[in-house]
Amino acid sequence: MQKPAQSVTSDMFDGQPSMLPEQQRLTEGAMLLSGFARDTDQQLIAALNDVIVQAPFRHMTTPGGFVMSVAMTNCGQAGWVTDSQGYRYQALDPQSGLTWPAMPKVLSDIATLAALKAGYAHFLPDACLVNCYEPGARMSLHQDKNEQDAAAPIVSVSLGLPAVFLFGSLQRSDRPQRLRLEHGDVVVWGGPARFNFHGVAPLADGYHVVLGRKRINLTFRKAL
Ligand code: MD3
Ligand code: FE
Repeated sequence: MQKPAQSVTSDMFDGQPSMLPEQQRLTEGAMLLSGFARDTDQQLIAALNDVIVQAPFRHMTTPGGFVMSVAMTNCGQAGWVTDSQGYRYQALDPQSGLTWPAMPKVLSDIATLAALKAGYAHFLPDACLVNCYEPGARMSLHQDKNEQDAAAPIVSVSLGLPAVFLFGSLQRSDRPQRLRLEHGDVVVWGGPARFNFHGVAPLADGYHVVLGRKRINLTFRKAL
């Protein structure tokens, strides 16, 4: 029997993901690398599981007294923390008093490679913030301003359930653009986009074959 005409387009792309736009400039300095981490997902998740055993996910409380809906942990030399004192990077996990787990090479490698592909050579992250979203979790519009090296880009890897990422301009009041980020998508933010406002819309419920009912985002930075 003949195939319905509808399947022609997907047949064209079957087995040829190179036909799809895998690199997309979002704004000056920001590059979406669609599916860049998809082939490495199992290695990334295995490495993450080691990290999470040593430094479990926790919901931090902001200086304003709000418990974050996103659960977090870190690996690398420096970890991002918030508490009644503010927001900062520190070498010790406040929950254990120990240093954060070392950043697994498979994690730093994908960040370095993605940055290179986006035009930032020699990106060596010293901090990896691991954000865990369950349905309903969100991150309100903010700027990342706690890092020492403003010239270094930030690399973000999305795993699990898709999310709507909001990215604005340098002014909070500008209406942000919405971007769907899926399992394996990587975004590199640098240059003029480095201090743009951004956030994540409340995670819609769903089930992902690899991660189940959650989304994990890895954010690689040069914090020190
Ligand atoms: C755009 N996390 O942890 S980082 C964060 O999906 C954070 O959990 C997002 O924002 C998340 O601070 C993804 C994406 C990101 C990071 C820095 C940016 C986007 C950016 C800086 C400027 C513009
Ligand atoms: Fe951020």
